[in-house]
Amino acid sequence: MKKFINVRRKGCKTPVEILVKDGMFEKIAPKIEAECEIIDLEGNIVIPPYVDPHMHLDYVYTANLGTQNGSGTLFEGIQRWSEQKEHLSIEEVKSRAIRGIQSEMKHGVQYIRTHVDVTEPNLTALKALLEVKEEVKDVVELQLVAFPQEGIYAYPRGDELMEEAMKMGADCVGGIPHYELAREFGEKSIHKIVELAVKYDRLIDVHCDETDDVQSRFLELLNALVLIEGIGNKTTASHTCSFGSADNSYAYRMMKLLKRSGINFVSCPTENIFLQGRQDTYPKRRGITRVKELHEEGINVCFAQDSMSDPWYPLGTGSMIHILDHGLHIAQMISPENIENALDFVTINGAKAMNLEHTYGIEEGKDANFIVLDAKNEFDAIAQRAGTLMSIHRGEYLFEMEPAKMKQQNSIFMR
Ligand code: 17E
Ligand code: FE2
Repeated sequence: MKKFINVRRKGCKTPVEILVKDGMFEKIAPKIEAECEIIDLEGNIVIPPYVDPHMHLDYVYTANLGTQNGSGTLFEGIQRWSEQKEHLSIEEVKSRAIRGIQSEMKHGVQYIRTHVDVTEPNLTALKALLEVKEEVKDVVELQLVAFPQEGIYAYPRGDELMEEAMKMGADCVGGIPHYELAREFGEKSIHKIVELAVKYDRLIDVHCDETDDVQSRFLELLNALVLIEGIGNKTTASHTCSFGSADNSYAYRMMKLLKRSGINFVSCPTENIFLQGRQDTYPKRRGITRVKELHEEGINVCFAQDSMSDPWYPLGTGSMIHILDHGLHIAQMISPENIENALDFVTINGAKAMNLEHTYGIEEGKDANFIVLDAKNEFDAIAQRAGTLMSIHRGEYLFEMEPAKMKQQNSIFMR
């Protein structure tokens, strides 16, 4: 048993105490009597763990392995990856993916949804990630998306590979309609994705309209089909960059339909501010979806990392506070009301998109998974881009940090 005292919950002015027993939240109350180890959190903010709902763990740390992505576009990224991927081995993918997971965990992430490229005849990456998922399951929860990077129909036997991936145990059906060879194939791919999800009872997460082309409107069809099937809440539309460039008359009509289906959105702010707008001169588009407007409509939106050093994006560490900082700026969401709930974009909203509601969150009876931020309130957490002091999983430390100390050499600091 462990008792955490001086715990500042998000939105609460007065501290509480948390009792953890057998890896679960036993009790959360202002004062708890218990004979056990006591950990003083000194009024720092405690939140559920960070969630990264969109990563490509099979791609991590490959940015410098092949020819560089000179144009910086999504499409050249896909080409550069395609040139590299025949050299993959299960062991090599596993070792990079685990390094990627470690990097995210060091920042307080405990849940990751990773897309895994299945447009490769041997499904090497999927085999590797299925093994990794099992190996890390005691410390981090992975969800795997069968992701047809080179298209379900543009890639030879892509549809069969998708079906094979479902049988092997992928958790979600992925897609990339804007990459198919013509709009009709993009539409056909959306029908196929929903059909597979229904047939195998899986979640859906589609790379949807990751382009500035406003003619790319696969979101509309995806939303309609999952609305009809009643599986909107099990569905995520990732990226939807073109929706950020869409005309208002179209966007406002869509917004109502998106609300009706209950579909979730993942925006990757660092990735898409970097990849999009490449064919624009000035004005140059921001390339991210309508985060603010979707959120204000009551639609679930979360932020994700997407890449860590791959042919699309050379940086990335899995620091969700860093992603959040960018997302809030690019989406113009730093009013006091925005900041109060901003951490939701990288915690509970991501958990909702991943359909983790039943296990995720700081509540009595749930697994004792939480993180402690180096900040006393939400504003400081955002303004200071607070680090994660502790990450606790099922009541055990994944890590604990010492707060950084500064040697104050000048008297100005004393004033
Ligand atoms: N693949 C893709 O289609 N889009 C991306 N942003 C990445 C990989 C990172
Ligand atoms: Fe992605």
